[in-house]
Amino acid sequence: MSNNQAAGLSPEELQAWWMPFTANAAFKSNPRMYTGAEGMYLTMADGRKIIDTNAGLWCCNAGHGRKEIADAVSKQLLEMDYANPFSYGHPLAFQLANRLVEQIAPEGLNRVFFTNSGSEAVDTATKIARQYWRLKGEASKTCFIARVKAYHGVNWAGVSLSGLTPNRKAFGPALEADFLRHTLLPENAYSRGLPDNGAELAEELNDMIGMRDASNIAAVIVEPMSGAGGIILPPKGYLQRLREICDQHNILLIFDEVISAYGRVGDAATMAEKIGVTPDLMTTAKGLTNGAIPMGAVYLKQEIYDTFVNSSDTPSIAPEFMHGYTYSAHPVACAAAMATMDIYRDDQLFAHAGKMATPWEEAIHTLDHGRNINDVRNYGLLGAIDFQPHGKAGPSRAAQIANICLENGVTVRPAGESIVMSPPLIIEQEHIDTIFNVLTDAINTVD
Ligand code: PXG
Repeated sequence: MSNNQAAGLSPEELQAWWMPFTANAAFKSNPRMYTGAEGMYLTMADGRKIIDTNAGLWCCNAGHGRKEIADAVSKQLLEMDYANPFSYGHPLAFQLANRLVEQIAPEGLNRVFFTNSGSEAVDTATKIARQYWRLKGEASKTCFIARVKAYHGVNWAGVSLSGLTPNRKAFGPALEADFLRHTLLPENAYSRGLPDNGAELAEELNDMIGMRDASNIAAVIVEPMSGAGGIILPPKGYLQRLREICDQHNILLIFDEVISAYGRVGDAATMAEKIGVTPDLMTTAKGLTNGAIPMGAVYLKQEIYDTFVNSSDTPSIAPEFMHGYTYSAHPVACAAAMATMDIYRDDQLFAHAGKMATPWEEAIHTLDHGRNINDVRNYGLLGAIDFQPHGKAGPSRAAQIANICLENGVTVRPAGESIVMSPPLIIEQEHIDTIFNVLTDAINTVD
């Protein structure tokens, strides 16, 4: 082990922390540590500055180390470090909810429930959906329809609704769910932006409704753009059709925008806004606080909120939704989110992302039909490159390429046989040039 890469920690000091989604033994015998972050760059333990093409883990949309957020957090910690959110409030939480409705929410989603992560947002949305139908006198509507290759976090709802086999196979049964097919079609390979073919895949929802009956289905949940599954984009018209079918059959539609919200898709706050399809509930996290402090939010239609709050099932002095977290609307997270919203507005970052999406698209598609490449996809400031599996033991081509890129000053994320990227929205042409020079060389090095 290189002591340098372990940032001065001994092998024994690496043992106590059980790292998430990590091959712990492999990591601990060959650690890779970050020690700093600023703007588009991360610093490695050996002092090298690395371009971060993943905005941390799809979350630092305004770039790393934003002083405005640090100042807001430190001020809030001294003013009020914590406030009990159960039957008490604090002004910043209300101000933030109003701000999000105004600045981020797609038209019609004007109520917000705060959580501490995307996984909690997904749990919260599914609980809202089930209780909503119960309050409407349709308690049999409990089943969910999700999608193959979906990622909805790691809590029980997210595991149940996950379409990524490795994320669910070890954990046994949970929520009842059916799965629509994913929308990654070979005929759409090398599409620029949303693919043309495949809107008819949405019709499969009709078959599932035919099989289960709408009287048993609470909601359909989809990432409007699948992130962790490998940046899988919705064919043109697909999400519109899901919306229509849900409306016809009285089924709620949940968009999981944990990755796609907060400007990631360019020129819009959310994918819902960008494509003009409004879900009934929308889950978010990550870019809400620029990744600086954990926080998630579920946006929902007022009609759903009113159904709970005006229900004759609950006496007016009792909570209408028996759900919430110790840290719901944590004042420090609210302060971080408010400062993040200021940055998004003042720096016009969603418009900047939209502007940079064009050179990003040009650059990524220079890789089309390149060595061992099967597909290249892009949307907003998102990009994926799929490689032909090498069919041998050992790391995938994507993992090998990612390692070479890291040696050469760029971090990219391998996801199965794909490399996925989601750079901070502050990206400029010079970063795009470096990223694709390094990536192209790495791709041409691996057999
Ligand atoms: N929904 C979606 C769509 C996500 O992308 C979550 C829920 C869960 O959020 P939290 O905050 O609980 O992690 C996510 C998270 C990857 C990767 O490998 C993606 C996520 C998290 C970790 C890794 O691409 N997305």
